[in-house]
Amino acid sequence: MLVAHTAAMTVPRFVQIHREDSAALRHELAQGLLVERAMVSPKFLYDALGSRLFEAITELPEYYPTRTERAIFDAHAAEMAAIAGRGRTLIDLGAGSCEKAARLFGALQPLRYVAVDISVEYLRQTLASLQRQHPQIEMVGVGADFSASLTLPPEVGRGERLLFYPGSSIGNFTPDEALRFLRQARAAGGAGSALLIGVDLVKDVETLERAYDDPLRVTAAFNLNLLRRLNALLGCDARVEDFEHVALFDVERSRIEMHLQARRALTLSWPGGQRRFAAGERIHTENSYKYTVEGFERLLREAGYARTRCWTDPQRWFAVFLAS
Ligand code: AVJ
Repeated sequence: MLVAHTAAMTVPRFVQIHREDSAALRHELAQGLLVERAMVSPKFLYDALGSRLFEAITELPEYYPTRTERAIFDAHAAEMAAIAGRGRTLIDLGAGSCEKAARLFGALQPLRYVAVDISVEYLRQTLASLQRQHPQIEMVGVGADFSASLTLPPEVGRGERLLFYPGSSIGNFTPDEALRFLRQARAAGGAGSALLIGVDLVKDVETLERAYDDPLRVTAAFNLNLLRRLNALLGCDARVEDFEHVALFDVERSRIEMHLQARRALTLSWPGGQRRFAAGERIHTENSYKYTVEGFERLLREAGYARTRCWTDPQRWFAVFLAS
């Protein structure tokens, strides 16, 4: 009995909130393909394979955000913890491999760690081994898509909250959506809570575009994997060979756009619908907005965060903000 009890203590709990049904996902995908400028939400990039491809992207020398952000955390974690407070409930939004949060456990000493990710299966794998390494931290895995709205389940508990949103995932939102998300984060945190967030900064176009169009073509595979998801979820007949990965920085909008571009004229068909593509026509798959430090500080203030601190790398390529 004692053995069983001890084992139960070190096994993370998992909850799934408002999983979208397959009919709703099919509807969303079909709607996106039928508008004039076809689009597929970037949330579909992260199935089991897509999540692994993204992990591979973070290892690429051209993809600077992950390692630059890691260097900022390594250099300033103690100072961040001193301001944010230790012993909090650390809520990791889009946890993925949970690696970034785990590196901060020493400095932040959270009592509870809540990992939220759209891919709950991936979380099951990563959180179980992390729990074994840190049996003193209570761990909860939450499967949720917070891209539409951020609601946290009661399993998060009542402790003071530190919301963690690293990796510049906020860049997937338009600035308007980002503002709404930051307001929701402030509300979800409650009184005395804080937000620790990583934001990619504007820089020269060449550096930006190489980060999203690497010569090893891992990002191309990550983007093209969406076609396999279209086929699996919608019953579509897309051929990966018929599309090309395109990533371009739009200076005016301050965003990287990823597209899948038809290599020839073709028709995509699925049960109940079809869409013709001319050669060169594109499916828009992702936006990744880049901010200035001042621009993002303004956004935080507009969202109602009164106090903000910011740390950057020497090149000012990436920024980490702590807002409360
Ligand atoms: C996970 C959304 C932060 O925008 O840089 C990486 C996703 N897309 N390479 C990003 C991504 C192409 C990434 N985010």
